[in-house]
Amino acid sequence: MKTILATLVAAASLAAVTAAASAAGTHEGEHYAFGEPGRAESVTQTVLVDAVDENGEMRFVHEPLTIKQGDVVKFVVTNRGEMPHEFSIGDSPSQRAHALMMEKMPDMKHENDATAITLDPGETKELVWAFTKPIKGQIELACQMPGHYAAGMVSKAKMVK
Ligand SMILES: [Cu+2]
Repeated sequence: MKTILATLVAAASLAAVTAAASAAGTHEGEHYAFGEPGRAESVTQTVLVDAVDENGEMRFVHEPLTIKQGDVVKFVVTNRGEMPHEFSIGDSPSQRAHALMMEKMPDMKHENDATAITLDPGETKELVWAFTKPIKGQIELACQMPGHYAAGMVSKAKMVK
């Protein structure tokens, strides 16, 4: 009985991961679990973010983040590293699913993805996100270039009341 239950649980969690990965894989959904694309005129706070990769250590550098539900945040991201980086918004479950998918499809591009921007070295780009929904887990700002998320290129923040 124990074995059957364990198998069922494993099958169920695999199905959940697969569903999350394929949902993110389309990159076309207008429905995100963690908010929606924001409008420039509604911005409530601006956060400056540096993407760095000194000595092989890849990370995002920014002031501590405090985000409340309803905030519209403009992220101004500058790639100060020597390799291309990505800056994507998500919650913990979506970023984990995205990282798993990138391992399987490393060439995936995000041109039409409202949750992500890609930056060449020296580039600065903006992304405005409206945190209209309660967050599952934490807010995660992540680079989804293959291997970068696993190497620690992720910055987490809790949504405050
Ligand atoms: Cu990166």
